[in-house]
Amino acid sequence: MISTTEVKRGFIVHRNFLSLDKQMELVESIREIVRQAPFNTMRTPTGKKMSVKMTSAGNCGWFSDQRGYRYEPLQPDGNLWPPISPLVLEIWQNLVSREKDPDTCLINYYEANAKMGLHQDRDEKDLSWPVLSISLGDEALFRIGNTYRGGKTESFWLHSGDVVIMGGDARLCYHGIDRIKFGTSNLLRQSGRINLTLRVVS
Ligand code: MD6
Ligand code: FE
Repeated sequence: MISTTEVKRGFIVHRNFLSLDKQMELVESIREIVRQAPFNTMRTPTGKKMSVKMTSAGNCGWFSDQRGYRYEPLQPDGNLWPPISPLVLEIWQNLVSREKDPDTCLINYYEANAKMGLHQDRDEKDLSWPVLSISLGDEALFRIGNTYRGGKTESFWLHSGDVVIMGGDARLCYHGIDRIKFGTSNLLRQSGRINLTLRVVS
């Protein structure tokens, strides 16, 4: 059964939003994207290797290296990013907007020890659009704090098939993934976790 919780103002978790069939179709569509746009290991602007592997679909792709965080119109090899899967667009259209599609779908891949430090999503020009996030595969401990660094945080587990919307007052909240529970899902052949985030960039 789907259950919807507003964890904090503007941050909504739709638990079990996606059926197992839908999750499996999504994984197939991600395999096709990764064939055209392989995962990258990014570096933070300070030169640290990120443990989460990343690629993108859409008009542009999120990128990070010593020159900073940004959206790039092309892959590192010069090719266009593959298109966002219609299955993913359908979820956006049902939960966010039928007027405007997202520009980009960031694909994050977590192996056993991967994590993502607390960060804000603020590389987009237009911050009035929410970020929609889809969890697939192993369970992950999500932490959300405040619009400033520090202060109280809340943590909860995200499961395969959960969909999160981060908008309104929560759009600029710090958040991250403390850890995953490796092997808790059979969805992915090699275990681990995939997270998709959809964004309007400009
Ligand atoms: C993740 N998610 O779940 C990382 N950002 O792997 C995010 O960084 C995120 O889930 C903005 C909105 C929702 C998210
Ligand atoms: Fe984020």
